Formats: sequence, structure tokens, C-alpha cells
Amino acid sequence: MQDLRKIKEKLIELIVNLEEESVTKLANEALDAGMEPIRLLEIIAEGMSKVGKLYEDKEYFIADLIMAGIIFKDVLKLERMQAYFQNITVSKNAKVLIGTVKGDIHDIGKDILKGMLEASGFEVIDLGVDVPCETFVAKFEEYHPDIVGLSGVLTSTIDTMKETVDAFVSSGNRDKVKIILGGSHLTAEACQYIGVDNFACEVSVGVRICKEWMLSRNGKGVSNHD
Ligand code: B12
Repeated sequence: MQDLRKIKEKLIELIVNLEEESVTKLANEALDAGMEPIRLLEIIAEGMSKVGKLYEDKEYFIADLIMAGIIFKDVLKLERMQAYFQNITVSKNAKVLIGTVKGDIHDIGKDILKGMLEASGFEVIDLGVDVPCETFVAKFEEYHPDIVGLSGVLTSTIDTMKETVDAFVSSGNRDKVKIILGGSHLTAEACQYIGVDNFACEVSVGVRICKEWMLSRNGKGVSNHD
């Protein structure tokens, strides 16, 4: 059994080299060796950032970004990762509507959010990617969720997120729901400009915020397995 620090270094190296099969094999070994699924996700995300940097530096191309996305999804599909996400034994007492905003098709962060919210007892309605403002509002009016989560990683989503929140304002729905933003490019200033209740650059932080909101709303919050 390799030690976890060595596994981490090797995993990042394999991701950067886009070695799909070797990443899933080593990810399984890491879980066997006792690595927490959430830690594994952080390591894979670190590898993805390095791939993103190589793309920025023009050493990698769009095909390499696509491959990196496929590798991440392979890891999410591993049996033990699925088990981690689907560990739901509680009644669903809070609803979250999520989606990646218009113009952005990145969905890995959103999918992790969905898995972690469900594992924490939330019911999740996932609108997918490239979701227009009107769809967010229409689905809000259809499902009446407690929380709306807007995902986006492109810097251009600051404007699209604002348009989406503005659509909640103009339809008279903004005061009826908590809205959280998620994306690694977000800041407190952006959050204030867009007009939302909170933001998170990490899914785990976002899930904690959602739990706290539900706690303060009904005094009992959602059940979880922490
Ligand atoms: C894989 C990838 C792709 C894949 C996406 C596959 C998929 N199914 O998602 C594909 C190939 C499709 C792609 C396309 C493009 N990409 Co791309 N991509 C990436 C890459 C390498 C990894 C993204 C990823 O999945 N990361 C891992 C996940 C876990 O991270 P995440 O999504 O950010 O989620 C985290 C947080 O943001 C947060 N979170 C996310 N959503 C939410 C929601 C809530 C509510 C909460 C609380 C939290 C939360 O939690 C997660 C961590 O816990 C990044 C590089 C990077 N550094 O991220 C570039 C990157 C995001 N892409 C980039 C670009 C430029 C593009 C393209 C424009 C390229 C092109 N010329 O066509 C297109 C855009 C297409 C579009 N319209 O969206 C740039 C964005 C630059 C910018 N500043 O806007 C990046 C940063 C690469 C770079 N360094 O240049 N990409």
C-alpha cells in the first residue's frame, strides 16, 4: 500500500499527463488505502487546475481540456465515489434548484455540488448547463425551492449571474428565495454586485452555507452524515 502523499503526487502527475486509465486505477487504490472521497476530489481538482494553466500557457489545447473533464467524470463514477454521494437515509426537507448559467457548459463542480447536497439530505433539481435566466425563474415558480445555486467558472458568468438574479428581481421572486453562487473566480465584491445572499469557491463551503440557512429558517436544519 503506497503512502497517501506519494499517491497524491502521482495522481496529479497522471492527470497532468492525461493518462485516463492510470488515474482511475490509482484513484481506486487511493480509496483502498483510506483516502477520503472528498480529499480525492480536491486532489483531482488540483490536477485539473494544472491542466487549465497549461491551456492558458498555450501548451495544451481544447482537446486536452475535454480529456481532463472526461478523467474527472471517470473518477466521479467510481463505485465508492457514487456510494459517498448517495449515502442518503434522511427525509428530504429542503429543496435546492441548481444549474450552470447561460454561456457556460462546465458542469463538474455543479455535479459535485448536486452529489454533496443530496448526501446531506437536500432534494436537488438540476437544470443542467447553459441555463437561460428565464428557465431559472420558470423552474423556481414550478418547484418553489428554498435555495437557488448558480454555478459558473468562466469569468464572463459574472454578468450572466447578474442577469439571472435580475430576472428573479423583475419577476418579484427575489425575496422568496436564498441565492448562492459557486465558482472559483468569485469574490465578495462580485457577490455584492450580482446581488446574492452568499457565494462559495468550494462545494463543501457552499453545502455548509445551505445547511446553516435551513437551520436558521426552521430551527432544525437538514439531517446529515458529517
Ligand atoms: C475541464 C475543463 C473544460 C471542459 C469542461 C468539461 C465539463 N464537463 O465540465 C471543456 C472542454 C468543455 C471546457 C470548455 C471550455 N473552457 Co474550460 N476548463 C476546464 C478545466 C481544465 C477544469 C474545470 C473543472 O471541471 N474543474 C474542477 C471543478 C471541480 O472545479 P469547478 O467547476 O471550478 O468547481 C469548483 C468551484 O468552482 C465550486 N463550484 C462550482 N459550481 C458551484 C456551484 C455552487 C452553488 C457552489 C456553492 C460551488 C460551486 O466548487 C468546485 C470545487 O469544490 C478548467 C481549468 C480550471 N482551473 O478549473 C478550464 C477553464 C475553466 N476553461 C476555460 C476556458 C477558456 C474554456 C473555453 C472557453 C475554451 C474554448 N476556447 O472553447 C470553453 C468554454 C465552453 C463554455 N461555453 O463553457 C478557462 C476559463 C477562463 C476564464 N477566466 O473564463 C479555464 C479556467 C482554463 C484556463 N485556465 O484558461 N473546459
